[in-house]
Amino acid sequence: MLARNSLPALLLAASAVGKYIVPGGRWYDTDGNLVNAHAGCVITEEKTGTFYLFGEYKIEGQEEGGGVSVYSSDDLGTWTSHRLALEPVEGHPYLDPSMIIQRPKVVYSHGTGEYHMWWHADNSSYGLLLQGFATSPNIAGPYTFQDATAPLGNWSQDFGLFTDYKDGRSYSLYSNGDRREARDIYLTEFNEDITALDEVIYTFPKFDLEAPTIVQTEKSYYALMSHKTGYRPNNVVAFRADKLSGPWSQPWIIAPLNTRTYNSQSGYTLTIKGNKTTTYLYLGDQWDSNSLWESRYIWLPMTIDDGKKDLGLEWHDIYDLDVKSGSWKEVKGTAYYGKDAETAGSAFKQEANFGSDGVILSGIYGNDSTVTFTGIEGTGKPQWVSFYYQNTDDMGFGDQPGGSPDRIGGAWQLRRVSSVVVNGDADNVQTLFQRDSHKGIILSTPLQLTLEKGTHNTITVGGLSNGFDYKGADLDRIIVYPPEA
Ligand SMILES: *[C@@H]1O[C@H](CO)[C@@H](O)[C@H](O)[C@H]1NC(C)=O
Ligand SMILES: *[C@@H]1O[C@H](CO)[C@@H](O)[C@H](O)[C@H]1NC(C)=O
Ligand SMILES: *[C@@H]1O[C@H](CO)[C@@H](O)[C@H](O)[C@H]1NC(C)=O
Ligand SMILES: CC(=O)N[C@H]1CO[C@H](CO)[C@@H](O)[C@@H]1O
Repeated sequence: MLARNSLPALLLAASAVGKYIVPGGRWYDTDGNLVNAHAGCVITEEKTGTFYLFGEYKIEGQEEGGGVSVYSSDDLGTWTSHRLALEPVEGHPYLDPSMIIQRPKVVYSHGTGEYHMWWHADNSSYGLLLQGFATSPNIAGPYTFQDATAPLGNWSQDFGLFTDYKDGRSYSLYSNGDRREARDIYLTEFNEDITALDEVIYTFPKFDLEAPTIVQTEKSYYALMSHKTGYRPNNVVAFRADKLSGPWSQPWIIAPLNTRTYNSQSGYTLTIKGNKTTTYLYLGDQWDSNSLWESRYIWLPMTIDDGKKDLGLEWHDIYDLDVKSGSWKEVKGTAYYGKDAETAGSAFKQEANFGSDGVILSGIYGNDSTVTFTGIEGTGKPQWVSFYYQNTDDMGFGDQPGGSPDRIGGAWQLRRVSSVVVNGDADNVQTLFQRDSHKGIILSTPLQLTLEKGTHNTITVGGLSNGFDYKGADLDRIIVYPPEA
């Protein structure tokens, strides 16, 4: 029997198994570098239970061809870099830095006893539409290139890979591109060894979708895919079926309308079977076309109801996931509202019936037109602070194809950048990226800040250059979260 007074410490330890998961935050690895693994996958090493994250390695100033990076973690929050699992090779027909190495997926082949990596292999004009294949005896690589092939003679663009936990068979999932004769998504079975494709199991016809992934429950398969709007996020849809060969349901939208799937694109899903419960995670990408190498990750728990044949995403700024038990819980913070903030220069409180208290903070610009939240309680340790904002620069793209959004030089303006200063310390200006959002849709984006202990802190928000202008997004409120234990 435990002594009574040892219980709180024990509970505290139990709730602090891993780091918080913070969708859309800047995630740093254990070396202090940004986690740089986009549009990839997470697999669990069977022997150790360690998670491995693979993804496209994006280099500043070089959009494609950076190779495939790999990181490991025991809690899905703390990531250790193992550098490149698949390295670019100068002069190689498919691995040269001028080539496309996108959406890598890794799977263990019981037949060969090796790890197999598959990806969308292409040239820079997407004229090849192949599937690349590389192998390694070690999960973290290095992987050795084997081949790049046309799947059963067809085209393959955005690539996904799914393994059925019931029979261990793996499937390739790919969009066949944008040509008029294409615009399908193929679900094709691999051979037992996962060295080649066997046969097409199902074709999702002419929906013109991409970034496919499948999540499996005991009773259902759900296939998630996005529409095709380049790096601009849209409403991701899901289909459901009892069997992979179908029949598949009509698609439906998995997140609240006009949030554009909380500014993310589908690409992978991860099932965490703990000793208490099973959690299904959506692993989405929040692309940043202004600085692709700094694109973020939107990982959210999915709510699945097989009875209602429904799957959806719920937003949480921060959640605490215990990969051993499989359960997660929301972390609660303290809100500070726009109506109580101080404005300077031409920043002002504007009527907004969708905002908290019917107002939103508008006109934030440069160093002089700022807003300041006051009386903020801090702990003296790094804390995540979520900024709830709207940025309507694109005027609601997609809803008005004939409209003229705020395009600069023909390019969509996908984000504003705000400056964030704690307690007037102008020597430490944090940059807050605020993606475009639909009119009247308030989304949040987090920053990790260190506030002083006590209730006297201030947070001042101004506008920084996004390469085109110095506008900050409109602010509704901020939420300050407790530090990680
Ligand atoms: C890509 O491959 C296609 C098909 O071979 C070819 O037509 C196209 O010119 C190639 N693009 C580049 C940039 O090499
Ligand atoms: C190849 O693609 C064409 C055009 O989409 C389709 O008619 C055909 O069934 C596909 N065949 C296979 C084996 O994927
Ligand atoms: C589940 O796993 C956790 C962490 O390993 C352990 O502390 C706990 O006792 C386990 N619970 C059950 C019901 O097995
Ligand atoms: C305190 C603060 O926000 N300073 C900013 C003033 O504007 C310049 C130009 O955008 C920034 O570089 C400073 O960080």
